[in-house]
Amino acid sequence: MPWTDDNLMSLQSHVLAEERQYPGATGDFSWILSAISLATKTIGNKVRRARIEDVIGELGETNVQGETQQKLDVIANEIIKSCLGSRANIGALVSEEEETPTILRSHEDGGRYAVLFDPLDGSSNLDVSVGVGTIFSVVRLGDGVKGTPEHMILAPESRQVAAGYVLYGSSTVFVLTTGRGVDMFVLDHSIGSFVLVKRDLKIPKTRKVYSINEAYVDRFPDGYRRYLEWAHSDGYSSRYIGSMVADIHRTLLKGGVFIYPPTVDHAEGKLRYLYEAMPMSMLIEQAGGRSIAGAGTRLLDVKPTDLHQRIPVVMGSSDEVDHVERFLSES
Ligand code: AHM
Ligand code: MG
Repeated sequence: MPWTDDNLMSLQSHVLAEERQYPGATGDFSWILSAISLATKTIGNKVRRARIEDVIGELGETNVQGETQQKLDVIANEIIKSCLGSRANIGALVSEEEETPTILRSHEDGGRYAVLFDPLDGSSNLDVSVGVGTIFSVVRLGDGVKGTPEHMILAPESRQVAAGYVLYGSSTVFVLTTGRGVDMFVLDHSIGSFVLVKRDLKIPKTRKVYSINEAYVDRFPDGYRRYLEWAHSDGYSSRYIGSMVADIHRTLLKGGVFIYPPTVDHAEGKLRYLYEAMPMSMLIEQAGGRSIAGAGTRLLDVKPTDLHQRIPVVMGSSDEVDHVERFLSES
């Protein structure tokens, strides 16, 4: 029976059904995504109970980025590693929270994929119960590429084949692309499953909303400043939560543009290429939007050279990214 909006479809059956369309499919995605689904349900549960279990707050350590780790950052990181660690087709797990990848198995031993993730993005907002999220990217490691896991992940032959995020907000939402559009699932707590609520999600082409930390405006390059002046004079509205998953989720559903520019102190901006910008860019593009790292530079065309590198981000509705780009290219 063909899928209709009325049929109940779990994340797992959706991925299996997609895979069946490819003759000879190995079940790789369902194997990886079922582990991500389990991990994010577990993290979501921790997030909801954080205040009760007293796991809110700082750990007193800094991560590889030099940022203060929250207790839940570390818990979420461990949960993902324990859920994905047993999947036979994953070669390496790479976390925003850890300096070096966790190696599970070599390419020859079946480790064909690396999963890159930000276990709990926006975690500094947890103490005020703002939506936070897990972001992930699945990279198929290039056949025949040898060297360290870092070298294999960054090799041009390796490519991102799936990406998504889970938003722990007023509902728990799983947004996924495997390169054929974007699908959205919501966790039905009563049955413990993510169920499909929207297939082939498309971002609105335009909406007069920008999402940027405007308090830093004096530290932005000229082009961004002039864009903001123009947006003010053109009747734009502003929405900024300060939690990327929540800001991108709103942008994806309602339209607008999300921007994290370079600043005087951080020439590359704040967001991490591989754990935040790359997966979000795949989602936005698959939904029909645009994502750039600067004027004329499609973000996904930038070749990363370091697992933890940062990158400026302008992503969202195609018309809105065009507007920002116009000002960036004039500077
Ligand atoms: P994190 O990975 O340490 O949580 O930081 C990333 C977060 C994003 O969720 C958000 O878009 C950004 O930091 C907000 O930064 P700022 O407070 O500078 O606006
Ligand atoms: Mg983050």
